[in-house]
Amino acid sequence: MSIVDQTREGDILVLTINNPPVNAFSPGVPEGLHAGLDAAEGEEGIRGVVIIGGGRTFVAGADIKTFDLPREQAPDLRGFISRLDAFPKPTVAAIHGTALGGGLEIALACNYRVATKDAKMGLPEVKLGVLPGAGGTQRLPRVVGVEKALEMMLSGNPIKAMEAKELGLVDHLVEGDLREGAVAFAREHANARPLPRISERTVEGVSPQVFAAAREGIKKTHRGQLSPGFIIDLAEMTTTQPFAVGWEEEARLFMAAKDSPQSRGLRHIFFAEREAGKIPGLTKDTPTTEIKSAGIIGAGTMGGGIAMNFLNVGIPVTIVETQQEALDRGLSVIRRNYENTAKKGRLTMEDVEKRMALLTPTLNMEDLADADIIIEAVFEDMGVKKDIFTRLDAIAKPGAILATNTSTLDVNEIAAVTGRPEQVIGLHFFSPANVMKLLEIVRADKTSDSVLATSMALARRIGKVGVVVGVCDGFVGNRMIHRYGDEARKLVEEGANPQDADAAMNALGLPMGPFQMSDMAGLDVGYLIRQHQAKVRGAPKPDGWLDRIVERGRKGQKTQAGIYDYGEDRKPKPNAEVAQLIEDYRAEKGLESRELTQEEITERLVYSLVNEGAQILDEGIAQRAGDIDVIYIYGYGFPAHHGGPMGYADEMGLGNVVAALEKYGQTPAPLLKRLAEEGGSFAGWDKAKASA
Ligand code: 3H9
Repeated sequence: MSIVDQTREGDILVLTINNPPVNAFSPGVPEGLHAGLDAAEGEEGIRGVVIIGGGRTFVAGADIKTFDLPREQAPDLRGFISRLDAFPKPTVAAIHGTALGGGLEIALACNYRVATKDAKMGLPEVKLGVLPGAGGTQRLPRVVGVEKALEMMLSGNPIKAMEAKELGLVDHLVEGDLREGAVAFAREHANARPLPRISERTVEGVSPQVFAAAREGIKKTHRGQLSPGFIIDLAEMTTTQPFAVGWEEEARLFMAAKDSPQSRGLRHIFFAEREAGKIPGLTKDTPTTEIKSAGIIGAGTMGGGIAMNFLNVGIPVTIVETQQEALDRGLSVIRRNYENTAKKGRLTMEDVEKRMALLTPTLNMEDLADADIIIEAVFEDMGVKKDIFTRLDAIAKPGAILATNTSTLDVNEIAAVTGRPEQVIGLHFFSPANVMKLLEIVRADKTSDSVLATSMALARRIGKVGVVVGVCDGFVGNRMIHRYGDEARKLVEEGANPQDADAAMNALGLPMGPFQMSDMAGLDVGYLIRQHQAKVRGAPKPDGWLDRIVERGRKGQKTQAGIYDYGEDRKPKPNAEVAQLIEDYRAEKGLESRELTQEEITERLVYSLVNEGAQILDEGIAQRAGDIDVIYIYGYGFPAHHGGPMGYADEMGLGNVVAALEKYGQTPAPLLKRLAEEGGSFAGWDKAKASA
């Protein structure tokens, strides 16, 4: 089998691309396809060509791994597509699996497209910070119309073959064998002349309002990003310019987008997300158990949110509380959440009832005896957790996974109260647990490989991105966020307003800055932790400016007043009393106020994350820098187009990060310092570690 197989089916030549796993347009593929076209052109008996993917899919796009190659070494997709478009004999793309990006662009340059009913097609380039760069921006609007094309190119989401057929993107849906169907279709159209070419079509009657609305829309959906604007400009060109002009402009803008830090950031995240699923030392055949039922202890906000993840994919859940009232409340919150989704049209009431029917409420922990996995989601108190795990050890069936949703406590200590620590793991969901995509999977010292592999598979099944972390206070995400919170408080002590710190992070693309986030989480949470820790250490009662705010009853969004005031619209508004309190605090402590630039604020906040991240890596709590980035994107809203905090640091240059930390009086973590001295990067460190 070669990378592109040529097979004669009578008068039709079938070119099968064999480039697993996803038939990306990698080096070798264009050569094979050109050879196929040469053969078809040179042989009179061949009256048509079918292009099909071997294995599980049609072409899933350009090979993203080749994006950083010098132009002359990168596979020339545009060159191939130009030839295909002008090819003198009928060409048919036979699509199964996913025709994405450059894959769909190949199909669009064929004269015809046939597909299986379950195929999907789309132009997801925007998710990589680029744009369809091989004719997609010019051809798709000419087929499905400008509005639909904009929707597809700006969301990056694929459509199903049925819809594609209705839109005229697919000419024929094949029942049965795709290859046979495509060959028959090619034969039927072997004499069609002139050959239908999308590049020759025109787009008419589009209101300029469509483009204005799209430009307005991306301010919300793709804040600060480059490529969505380019996509709109190029789509607009289909209404004003001939194909050839748009085609050239597309090449220019594609290169500009591809070479931007944003695209580097998004591509880093694409691979980091896939890498996060791989656990060193665990092979593909590590045994996993199928999770058919779940038990959840605690029907509060967290427990309820976790339960919904299971119900959504049809896994029955038994949920336990100690009081009937709390149980009823928990159930009614779950129901209300589902009903709200139904009101928005994303679920039917029948779905709501189906999901609720999978939920069994109980006050009796013994009812968890048959559950395949039990997740404890009660408040953060080691004593309570130990008591629950001691009881679970007696109740749970052999082989059941016993998980804790702790966000800070020592999972080893919890595991040690059971007679089966190998079955114990941390599953740290992020609030709201039914929405946030991140799941920190906390591997304790004795957690078995099988429990770990099952947890990773479970994460995928319930639509989460699972990232394995080690045991330490706060694991990865919260441990880093504590350092960031400390730095934010210090910035205010030195003269910044809370809104300056938040504005700097909003400008970077984070939906919430440190203080907006604290108000949302509840200021009393951190307050109680600080009070508790001081008491344990025998230290004096903490009395920072933030503590004083809480002591005035301002606990954050839940009391409509925290660092900010909140009205009906839940938008934070600065409060004069808080501003005065901060000023008094600085005066009382003899702190001198100075002007802090947005640059300093941004550097100090982001680099505090990076510095702690480097320490976490050095300690082996995170396996890779890319894992930390995935955690920050899915758990804390760090913008993916900046590549996560560690990717951002790489982009800035680690030498510059170290210099900035030192300038601000912080000590760079040893690993960060070492990498900076060697001229290295976190991504390079990941690679070296993976190949070691
Ligand atoms: C483009 O086409 C630009 C053009 O417009 C213009 C050019 C001039 N390249 O996701 P999975 C790897 S931009 C290289 O786990 P799934 C992936 O890293 C491209 N590698 O499987 C992984 O490797 P590993 C537009 C790729 O079944 C393995 O394949 N296209 C590519 O869950 C399996 O991937 C896209 O953006 C690639 N294009 O999902 C499509 N794609 O095993 C991006 C995948 O070493 N791809 N890999 O970890 C996807 O959305 C999903 O991979 C797909 C399969 C839906 C195809």
